[in-house]
Amino acid sequence: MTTARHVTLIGAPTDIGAGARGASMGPEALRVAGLAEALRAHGVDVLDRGNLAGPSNPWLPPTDGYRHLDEVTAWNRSVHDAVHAALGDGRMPILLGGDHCLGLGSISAVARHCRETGKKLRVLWLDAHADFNTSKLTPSGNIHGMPVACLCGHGPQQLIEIGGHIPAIDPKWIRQIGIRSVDEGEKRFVHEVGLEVFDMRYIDEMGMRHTMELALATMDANTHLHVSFDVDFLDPDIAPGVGTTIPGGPTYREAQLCMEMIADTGRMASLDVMELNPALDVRNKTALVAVDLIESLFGKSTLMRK
Ligand code: NNH
Ligand code: MN
Ligand code: MN
Ligand code: MN
Repeated sequence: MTTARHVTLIGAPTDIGAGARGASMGPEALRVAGLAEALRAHGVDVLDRGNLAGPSNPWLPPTDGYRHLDEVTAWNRSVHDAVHAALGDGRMPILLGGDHCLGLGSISAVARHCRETGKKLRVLWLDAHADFNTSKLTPSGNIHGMPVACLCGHGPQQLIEIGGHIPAIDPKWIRQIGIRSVDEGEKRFVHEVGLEVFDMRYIDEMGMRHTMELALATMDANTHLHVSFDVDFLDPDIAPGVGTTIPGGPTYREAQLCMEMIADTGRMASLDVMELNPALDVRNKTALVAVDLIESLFGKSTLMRK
């Protein structure tokens, strides 16, 4: 796939949608961990376009079920524009979060690009959480728990309209992997909408290989695969540097296999790396493991491939 060999890094240094401060330092931690250099070593042309700017975090309690709705909207608009522009340039955007509320801006831009180019979109959501809350269901008001619902058209007007098409995506295009923390009301809503969720129970019973075979099935040469990688997907043993650690996640080997099988499809055309929180990390080890896994997404561990 040609686009995967031309990457644009887009930093979004904010924790505006999160319940802990510090994901705002994520982009720099990934750079310090050597992301650009690692990709270049695999023959990727990397353009780091620096960080987007946006409102600071006022750290207020929720109003009407949302924390920082206007600030979240501003950040997502700017992420949407940057991701859409990179795709228009024929490059593969890698969004460096930043908290996961920005998955909305990123994926709504990817969906817009796919509508413009006649591509079929598939979204892989790697996360401990379903991120399918609404203002009525959320226990926290934190919008990083809501982006998937917003993408499917369930959310405040100013967020769901960002990509110019409501809903931005069809729930059928999504596959969630690694899920192990879903709020009560959120659970019912996930079932109602029929999201395809491969939770940790499924991975325990069937293994990562079978899980990924199913999650990656039914793609074809016309599929744009978007990967939204919430670093809290990983087991906290290997990835302590996130705001919401949930025990019982994929091990290092399981995560590597997941990334390698994505790489093997040759279809990944956009990527989010979200929720890395250097304030909670230990000597940048979570950033280093994220970079290692991203290398695998670009074919590092595949024998006889560059
Ligand atoms: N479900 C919780 C909430 O909505 C936590 C979401 N936190 C995340 N999601 N880190 O990936 O508040
Ligand atoms: Mn998430
Ligand atoms: Mn999560
Ligand atoms: Mn490495």
